[in-house]
Amino acid sequence: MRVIWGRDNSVNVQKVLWCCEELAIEYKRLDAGMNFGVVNTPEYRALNPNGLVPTLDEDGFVLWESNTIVRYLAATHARGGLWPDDPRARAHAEQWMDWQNSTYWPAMRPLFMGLVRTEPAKRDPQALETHRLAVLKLMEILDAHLQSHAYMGGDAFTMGDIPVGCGVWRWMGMPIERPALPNLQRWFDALAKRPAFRKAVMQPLS
Ligand SMILES: N[C@@H](CCC(=O)N[C@@H](CS)C(=O)NCC(=O)O)C(=O)O
Repeated sequence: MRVIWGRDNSVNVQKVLWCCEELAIEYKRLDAGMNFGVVNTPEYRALNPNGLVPTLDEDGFVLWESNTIVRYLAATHARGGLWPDDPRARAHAEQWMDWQNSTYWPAMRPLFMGLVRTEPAKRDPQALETHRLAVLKLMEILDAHLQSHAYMGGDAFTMGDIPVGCGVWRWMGMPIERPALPNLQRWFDALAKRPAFRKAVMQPLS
């Protein structure tokens, strides 16, 4: 039995759900995190000492860190597909996975939290604009990359698109000014045609 712990509005949980949907593998998702609690119970902490979501439990094989889970599932079920066989192609996919976690999300998180998870009266418009401009610079990096690459890892859709795709949905789904970035838009439109992305990720932000 494959269990994924985590609320389905979490960017990091969505990476894992999207990956499972792409791979057409069965899973059971259990709500945890934020208003669902669970993550501070001793039982959950024994699985994931960070008290964060997602956590994967496959018949006692326990794994946390969303990108690691995506890599594991892709390597187990889609070698030569989502998980490129060629080490260089795989490294390019992984580069963007790491970039999403280390560079993109730290910039996007304050914009997302300040807008989507803060009630209107408590929002700080000046701070939000500073955050928007910081994220825009990263969107321009993506747009420049996608000028000469169909997908994050190269010519084909791979696991490299999953974390960035989940992050970019936050940009596309928020009520903010978005200057035209045609290459990014073309890539996003291609993702939006994927039933797995629509099901797991393209939900109203909350
Ligand atoms: N680096 C971790 C970060 C996990 C993380 O920060 N998860 C958030 C949700 S996106 C969380 O658990 N927040 C606390 C909560 O939901 O209670 C990963 O990629 O899995």
